[in-house]
Amino acid sequence: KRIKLIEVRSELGAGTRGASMGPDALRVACLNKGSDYFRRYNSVVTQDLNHVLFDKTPFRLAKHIDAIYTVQKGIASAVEQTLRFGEFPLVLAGDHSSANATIAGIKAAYPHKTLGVIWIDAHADIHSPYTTPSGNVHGMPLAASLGEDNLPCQRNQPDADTEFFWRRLQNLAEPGPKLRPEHLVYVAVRDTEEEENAVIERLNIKWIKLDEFQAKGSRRLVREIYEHLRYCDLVYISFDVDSLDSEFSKGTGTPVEKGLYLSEAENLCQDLLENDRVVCFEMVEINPTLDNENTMAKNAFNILEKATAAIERRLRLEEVVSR
Ligand code: DIR
Ligand code: MN
Ligand code: MN
Ligand code: MN
Repeated sequence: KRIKLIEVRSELGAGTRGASMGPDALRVACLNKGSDYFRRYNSVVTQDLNHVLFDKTPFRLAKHIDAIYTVQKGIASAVEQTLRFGEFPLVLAGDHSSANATIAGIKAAYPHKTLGVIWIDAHADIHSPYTTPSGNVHGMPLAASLGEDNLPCQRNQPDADTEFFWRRLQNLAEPGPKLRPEHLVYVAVRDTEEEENAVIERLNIKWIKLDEFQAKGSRRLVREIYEHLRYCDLVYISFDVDSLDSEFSKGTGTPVEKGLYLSEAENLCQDLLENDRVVCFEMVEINPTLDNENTMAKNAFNILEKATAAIERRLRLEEVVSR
C-alpha cells in the first residue's frame, strides 16, 4: 500500500487570495530543505476553477459555490478512486472547503463504514449559508458533511440558487449526511462565532481546547480521542495550518493567537496517524502570498514529513502482518 498525493489548487472558498499556491509553497520548502519528499510519491492534481475569481459571484452568502461544487466533485472522485485502488490519499489543498469533498470521497469508497473526523483548526468551519458572517465557503465544510443548516440560529436568507448548490454540497457523491456529530472531534479550535458555539453545543460535539491538550499531553489526548471514536471504522484527519499559533502561521488567511506550537502539532499528527483506522490525511490553508520567506510552508512541511513518516511506518507494519 502506497501514499498518493492529491493536490487541490483551489482557493475559491477562502476570503483572501493566494491559498491555491499552498501546495507549490510546500514544494519549494521541500526543495530548499533538500528533501526528496515530492519525488517519492505520485500525485494527481484536481481541476481548479480559480479563473472565476475574476467574475463577480452572484452568491453573496456562499461565494463561488457553483464553481466550488464542480471542484468538489473532482476532489471526491480523486479520493474515492485512490482508496479503491488501495492507496492512502494524502490531500494538500488550498482552502478548507475541500474537506467536504474529501469526506464525501471516503464515504463513496466505503459506503457502509462509519467515519470519524478529527478536525485540527483554529476555526470550527461549521457555518451554513444561513449563518455565515462572511459568505466564505471554507467556513462551511463540516455543516455540509453533517447535513446541518443550523436554522435555530438563522441570520441570513439565502436565495433559491444558493440553496440549490448548498444542497448539492450536502449531497455530494451520495445523498445524505456523511458524518454524525458524535463522530467529530475538534482540536485547537479557538476562534468561533456565536452561531457555531450554539450548534456545537446542540449537537454535543467533542471539543478539545488548547489548555486541555497542553495539560494532558499528546499521547494521552490521542488515546482519549480514539476512545471517543471507538465506534468508527475509519478516521479522517483534517489539519488547517491556522491551528498553529500565529507566531508560526503568518502565511495563512486567518492566523489566530494562542495556538499549537510546532512541536505540539508534530507530535499530535504523528501520534494520531499511528492508528490503523486512519484512511486519509489533509493539510490546508497555506497562503505564501501573505508570508515572509515561505516560513509557513517550511513549518507545515516539517509537520507533513513527520505525519507521512508515521503513515509509512503503519503501512509497512500492515504489509508485514498481511504477508
Ligand atoms: C469565519 C472564519 N468563521 C467565517 N473562518 C475560517 O468566515 O466563517 N477561517 N475558516 O479560516
Ligand atoms: Mn479550516
Ligand atoms: Mn456510491
Ligand atoms: Mn482555520
